[in-house]
Amino acid sequence: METVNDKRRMREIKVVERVLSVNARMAEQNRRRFAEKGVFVLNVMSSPGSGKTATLQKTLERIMPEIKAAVIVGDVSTTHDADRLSVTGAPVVQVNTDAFGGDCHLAAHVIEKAADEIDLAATRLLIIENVGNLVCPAEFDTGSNKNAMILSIPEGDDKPLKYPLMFSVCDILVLNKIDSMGIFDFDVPALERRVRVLNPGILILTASCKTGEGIERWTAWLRDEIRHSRQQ
Ligand SMILES: Nc1nc2c(ncn2[C@@H]2O[C@H](COP(=O)(O)OP(=O)(O)OP(=O)(O)O)[C@@H](O)[C@H]2O)c(=O)[nH]1
Ligand SMILES: [Mg+2]
Repeated sequence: METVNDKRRMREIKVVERVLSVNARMAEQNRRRFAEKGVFVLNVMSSPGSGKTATLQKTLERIMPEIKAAVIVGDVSTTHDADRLSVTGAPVVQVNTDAFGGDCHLAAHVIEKAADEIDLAATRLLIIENVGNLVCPAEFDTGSNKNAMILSIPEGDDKPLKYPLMFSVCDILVLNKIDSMGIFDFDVPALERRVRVLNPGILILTASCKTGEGIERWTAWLRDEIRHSRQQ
């Protein structure tokens, strides 16, 4: 027999499906808009504090001004990350999601509005620093060309088991804070095995924003992807 709870649950599932399908349509519109302007879009996701902003600071220092880059950065509140990234000279748009219910991700319609603040004709690379969270950002397509994930050593090697979707939707995984390896019991081969079950094609790099290890390989990957997108 169907209970009141079953009915409520069905209604909730339908609402979530509708929200995701509206987002998927909006994301496709974003993708077309960015492609028309010749803008390559990279969506960077991770837990809070894994090192998204630190990685992007290092990245922008290395690739600008040769590659004209802009950033959309999402946080529930504050302009801390925008302030840190603006130092690189890149135009930065900060989105505070507490203005619209404290969303734990950047939805495609939010990216559309934020992109209005950027001179897309003068931009080759648009980087999205998503809100720190391993669940919702994986569900909401932004319209990016590539998705990158940063996992830091202190978070542990079991994260692909707990948050499989995030590891499935990313093209590259940067294993950051490798300098802290001696402090934590982190099994890199086990992590790689768990990730490859979900996503056999993903590229996995190790890095440290503290020592600079691995940052050149990461920026080389990014340069290749931008070059490749131009040829297509
Ligand atoms: N030891 C070490 N610390 C790092 C490394 N990368 C980042 N950190 C530190 O980790 C902390 C969080 O880094 P952020 O770059 O702010 O992380 P985030 O992912 O942008 O955080 P949110 O935007 O809040 O989700 C800062 O204190 C950084 O200095 C690293 O490779 N090694
Ligand atoms: Mg940040």
